[in-house]
Amino acid sequence: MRVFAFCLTFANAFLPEGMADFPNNPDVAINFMKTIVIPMAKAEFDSLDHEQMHREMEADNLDMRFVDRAFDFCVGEDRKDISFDEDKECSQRIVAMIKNEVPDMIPTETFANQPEDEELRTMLYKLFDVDKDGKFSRQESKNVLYCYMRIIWSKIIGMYGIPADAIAQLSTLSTVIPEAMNTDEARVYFQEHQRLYQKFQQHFNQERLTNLFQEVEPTSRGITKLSINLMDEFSEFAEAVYIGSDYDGR
Ligand SMILES: [Ca+2]
Repeated sequence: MRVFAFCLTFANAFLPEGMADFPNNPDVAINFMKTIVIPMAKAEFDSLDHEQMHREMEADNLDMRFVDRAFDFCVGEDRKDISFDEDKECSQRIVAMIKNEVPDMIPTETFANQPEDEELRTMLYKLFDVDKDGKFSRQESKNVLYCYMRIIWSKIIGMYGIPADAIAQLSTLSTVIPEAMNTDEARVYFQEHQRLYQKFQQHFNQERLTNLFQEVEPTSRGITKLSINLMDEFSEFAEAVYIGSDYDGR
């Protein structure tokens, strides 16, 4: 699922005009993935300068903790790799936990939809299993995810550009998010989920948000770095919410 959700983002980067509602049309989406997105993704990946990608990944200090957290959660801290079946089983477990925790009004259907099509699942797994050993290792997952994120952002920026004020707008999020969370609307929205609300306020304080959103470089490398830092933050938040020592099952 985590692979599938990632590829849906990838699909959007390649999406032709007029197909914007394709997530609502599963057959079209699956066919589009198989015939267009996956072959293009593979070709883009193969043409990358992987040594340069890895140098930049290291230079940006991207240790991609969200990948380790996923592995720790799914197969335990001692394991260096995960089989395709384990990934599938764990993905279903994560979706069930999330659906149980988030407010009903947050639509989880898109996130929860899994590829029922086994051929598509196999194609996606092959795309990410670059050393073809039939499983994903931690480092392999990090390297491959990083490269595909660079490809996605490069495509999106190439198609749409980056609006002139986008970076300035991003930096305002460090104040806009805490303000939004302190409104009466937010309190009402989360009233049935007080613990989630409190955790969110504790975790996403202004200092952390400032570190995240300041001085984002307007390139595929800069936006990839921001995306990974965001996923690290959200995985830490999710860990605190779902498997924190005081998790009470509600
Ligand atoms: Ca592998």
